[in-house]
Amino acid sequence: MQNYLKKHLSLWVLFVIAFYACDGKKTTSASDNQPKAPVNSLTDTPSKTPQKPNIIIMLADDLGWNDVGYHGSKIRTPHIDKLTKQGIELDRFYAYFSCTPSRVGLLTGRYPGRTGLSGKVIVPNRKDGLPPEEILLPEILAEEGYTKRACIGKWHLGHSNIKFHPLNQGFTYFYGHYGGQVNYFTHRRRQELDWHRNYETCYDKGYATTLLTNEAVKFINESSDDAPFFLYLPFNAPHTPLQAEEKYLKLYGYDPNEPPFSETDPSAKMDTMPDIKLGQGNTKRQTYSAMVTAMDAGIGQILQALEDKNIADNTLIMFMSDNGAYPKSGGSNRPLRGHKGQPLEGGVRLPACIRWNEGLPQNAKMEKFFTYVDVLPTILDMVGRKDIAHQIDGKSVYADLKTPSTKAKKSDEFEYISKNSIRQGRWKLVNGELFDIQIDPYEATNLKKRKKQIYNRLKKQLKIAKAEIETNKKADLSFEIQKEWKMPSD
Ligand SMILES: [Ca+2]
Repeated sequence: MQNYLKKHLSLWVLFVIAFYACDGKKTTSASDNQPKAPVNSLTDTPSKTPQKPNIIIMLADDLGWNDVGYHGSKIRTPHIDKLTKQGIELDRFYAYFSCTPSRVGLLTGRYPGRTGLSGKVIVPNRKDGLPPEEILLPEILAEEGYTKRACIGKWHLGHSNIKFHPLNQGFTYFYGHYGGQVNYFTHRRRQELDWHRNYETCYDKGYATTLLTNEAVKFINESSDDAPFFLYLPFNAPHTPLQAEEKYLKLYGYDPNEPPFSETDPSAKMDTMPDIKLGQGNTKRQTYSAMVTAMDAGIGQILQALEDKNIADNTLIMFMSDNGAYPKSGGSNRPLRGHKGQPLEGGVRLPACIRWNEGLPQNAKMEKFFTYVDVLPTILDMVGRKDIAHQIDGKSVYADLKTPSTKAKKSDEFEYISKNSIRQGRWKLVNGELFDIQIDPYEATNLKKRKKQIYNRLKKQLKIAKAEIETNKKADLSFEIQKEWKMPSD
């Protein structure tokens, strides 16, 4: 994280002035930055400028620590396990504890509190969205020659106005759903169809994870040899509603003659009844497991598509969850403490990996910290972009990724986790308790009294950071979703 706490207020003010003086964010358009044509030559010298890597970010939704095979889970995730083993296992990858804020940090490199999108997620009737002034990763990648930039999956960054649409936030293609918790079979939420291709309603039939996978494979197959692509693939799996296809349920002992589990979550009932019963297994864990394995199968198809096109080695792939699992919805974060919606480790420490055969070590594990706001600067560093002209909170961890096995240096840098939690190196203050997560990753021993000085220091830092970061609280305005989740243009 940048030393944002040390910055003077005057610098911040200067930044704000400079930022708005730039006529919003659109300083450069994709068309201004066509990739350089490869240099052809008849000599033996290299005929092509090495191309920047294709970039794929695959995001799982509410996948917990104990929900991947390589962590010892009973859930089968052979493709995620293989990808993790081939690349670098990110053992200390952290994000926010819920969907919308986590996506904000991932795509902007900034803490969600700066954008007014900390805490709550964007529910169907919430008017907020990620402000168009924010600069998203695809917008900067456009300047780096990434002409095709797809978002395939769950958006969840605003749908009350067309200005929040992914096509107005740096992406050149969108396929999927605007809100969360969409029905996997009917693609409805609050009885309205939430499935789209670009701005148009899409009537594709099929299981959501399968449709997103097919679309991602198609995007890869149709990619050009002349320019690298960016694919952001936020699966809605394994988020509720718990719905799976029978072939995957059967892997986990599903018996169609036995009754389905009973849904006790009132919000799930309200949003998706009466079609919520589609695809329910005998238990929640069974259904959730089947959903994870279906997503894993999709990831396998995507990795195969890269192999078939012979671009696997120069494609940078990240896989991670957006937040921890919610045990009442079938997931598990064991042995970590806490769950989705909490700043405890179970809510924020996530399964994650990165693989880039041509640019990063393979078969490695990194125990150094890597947080969601670091993703943007790290990727930009890897594609050779050095200057980021606006304020971000993350920092590049590219150098760490090149030497993943070396021990982390002692660091005094802070990670702002939420309004109730902050971390400095190994020390984590959360909900008034202090833990040394290096030796106590399960947050079992509160050191508040034994390490009074450290506790006080973090408490003070949390107060300062909170005042600086949580600056854009907005009124909780609501609106009514339109027919087929159409985004109004006024
Ligand atoms: Ca989530």
